[in-house]
Amino acid sequence: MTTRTKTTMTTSSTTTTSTTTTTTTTTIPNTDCLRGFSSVIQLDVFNLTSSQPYTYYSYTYLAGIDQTSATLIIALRNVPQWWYLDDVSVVQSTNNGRGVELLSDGGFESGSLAPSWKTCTDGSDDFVGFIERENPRTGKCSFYDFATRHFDYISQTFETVPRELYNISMWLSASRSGDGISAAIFVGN
Ligand SMILES: [Ca+2]
Repeated sequence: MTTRTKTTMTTSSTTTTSTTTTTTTTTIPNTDCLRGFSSVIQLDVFNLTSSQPYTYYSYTYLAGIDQTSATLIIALRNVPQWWYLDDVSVVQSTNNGRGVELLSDGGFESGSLAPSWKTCTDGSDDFVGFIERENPRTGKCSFYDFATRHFDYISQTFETVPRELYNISMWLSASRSGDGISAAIFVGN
């Protein structure tokens, strides 16, 4: 089960508004980057036509009856230029362990994707994103992805307690306007 929550936030330096619906779509791309999981749930997919400052996206995820791990997968494509991703978080929202951050280096401040994050791309002709100091939301670093023809994927696996609820959140910024700016959020297990 998945639900989406709307959060609208404003800070002094950056205007942030998340999109929201309560619909869970099931059109999951047929890609090698999503194979290897017994199931993949799509939490969100959205397209932009203009650049946006860092915007907060949050979701609720319910672990399955026997599920002890899950993988958050963020798919990004941006025809004119690039995405920035920062402050990715997964926290258990109920019972013991509530509020404890389950991702490692969700702010990319280590300066290295490995060992916490994995990347994958649909196109061998695209380079996969990397950590950059150009436009962090917090700290000094963010994930920077330039995928003009195919989706790139960044993922991290976290432990789950069966039947527990998790809050998944992240901040995304798109650098320029265009008609090919897309992102999708998945959880695989
Ligand atoms: Ca950061």
